[in-house]
Amino acid sequence: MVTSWLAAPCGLSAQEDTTFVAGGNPLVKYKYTADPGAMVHDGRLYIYAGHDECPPTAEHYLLNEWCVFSSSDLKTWTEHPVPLRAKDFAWAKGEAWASQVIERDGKFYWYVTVEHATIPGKSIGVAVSDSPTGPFVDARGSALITNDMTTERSKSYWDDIDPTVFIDDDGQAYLYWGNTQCYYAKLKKNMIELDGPIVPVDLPRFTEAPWLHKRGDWYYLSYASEFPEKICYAMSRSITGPWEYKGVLNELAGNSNTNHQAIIEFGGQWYFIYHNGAINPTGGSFRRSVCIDRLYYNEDGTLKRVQMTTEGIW
Ligand code: FUB
Repeated sequence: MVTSWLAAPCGLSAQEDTTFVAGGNPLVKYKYTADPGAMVHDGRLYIYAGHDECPPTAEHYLLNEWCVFSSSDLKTWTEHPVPLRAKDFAWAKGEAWASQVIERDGKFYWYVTVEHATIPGKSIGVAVSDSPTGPFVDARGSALITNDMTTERSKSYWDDIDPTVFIDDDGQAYLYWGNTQCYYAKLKKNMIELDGPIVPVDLPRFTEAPWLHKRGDWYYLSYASEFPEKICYAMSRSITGPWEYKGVLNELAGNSNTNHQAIIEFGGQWYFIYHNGAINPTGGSFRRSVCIDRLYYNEDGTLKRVQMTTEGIW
């Protein structure tokens, strides 16, 4: 089905492939989308996002499911049927918070934040599929990370959120995550078990939303900082640090207290994918929208500050 965004059903879950043509930021204008993760596979860019469903008069996070959008040219996009819901994890109470998908050996692993049903607090689960568009199923039948596994923020029910995953050149996979405290742990090759201790990571004014990427010999760890959130970043010669703080990468996102990024290269160009509250007239912190702008590097490998634009990449 081909539709313009005006004709698309506002706020509904995608039941079938829906094609639309991007026309400036935000990318998706017919529903609210938040917390983008991005992956490139077989010549397509995939964006995985939470579906913000909070009604206009309410002020809280309401996300039950994640969405997936893909494109081969970044102009014409397809939204695929909803591939995963928080309740697909039988041990979870709900709340489809931030997530990321990564491919390994032909399988796609989706690391998600959900509220645990029996262990108080947020937790991290992992789902798996043979296809980037799903359907995805719980890969373990239990949470990978629960609140009681991390002690640095013993009073926080929120510190185990926002997973990001990176497979280093030697094949070792790493999971980073956190809220007010960043953590990392190695993953086994099966991608669904930890392979070592949970290690705290020191980052200045870290709030949440870590994202890992690599360019040349530099590793980059970007993250949401303070509140309302800016995106800051640090660089290292190693995926496990030490991380050298490099400052602000993206200023406050318009009309949204949170600011959550994915950084990815596609077709030789780097992109900064994030959310703001641009299309919600009644306050956007709980009705957010995914946007895309370009990301540029300085000669020394540091990142140029992102210019958020209305036109986006089109
Ligand atoms: O969408 C819920 C939470 O808001 C995410 O997990 C955080 O990164 C923030 O964007």
